[in-house]
Amino acid sequence: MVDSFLGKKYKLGSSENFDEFMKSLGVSLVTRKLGNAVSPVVDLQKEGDEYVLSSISTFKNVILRFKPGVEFEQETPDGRKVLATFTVNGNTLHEVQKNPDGRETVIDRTFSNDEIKMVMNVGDITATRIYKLQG
Ligand code: ACD
Repeated sequence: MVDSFLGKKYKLGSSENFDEFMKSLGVSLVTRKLGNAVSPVVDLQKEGDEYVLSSISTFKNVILRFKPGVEFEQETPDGRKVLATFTVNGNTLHEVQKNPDGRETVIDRTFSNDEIKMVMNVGDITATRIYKLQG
């Protein structure tokens, strides 16, 4: 269960195909450069039945508050408004974002003691980002 990993901090260690992923979503060159340059620190907290997923970086701080299965409006780091739903599947946080253009972005974050493996899909593009436990 993801709850075993509450309060742990993970920092981006590697990133594959993220530029292609952002391009596919129409993210501008300037924002892509910033997005590629930063190594955010991520942590998951829980307040009552609500999860709080924070991603902190010099480019943007993104704090997402959600209840599993409940759709909410989210602003992505590049400023798009999407409707997002998170579900918890064992050690994986499964997120589906509905984009204004009708496409879906699917993000799986699988937690373990030493890392979070983040796999992101839109259309036929997949990006993988590995966050390492901060020691
Ligand atoms: C991460 C990246 C999460 C990004 C997921 C969906 C947004 C789609 C495109 C990103 C647009 C710009 C990227 C800019 C910054 C990336 C890091 C921001 C962290 C707050 O969580 O690893």
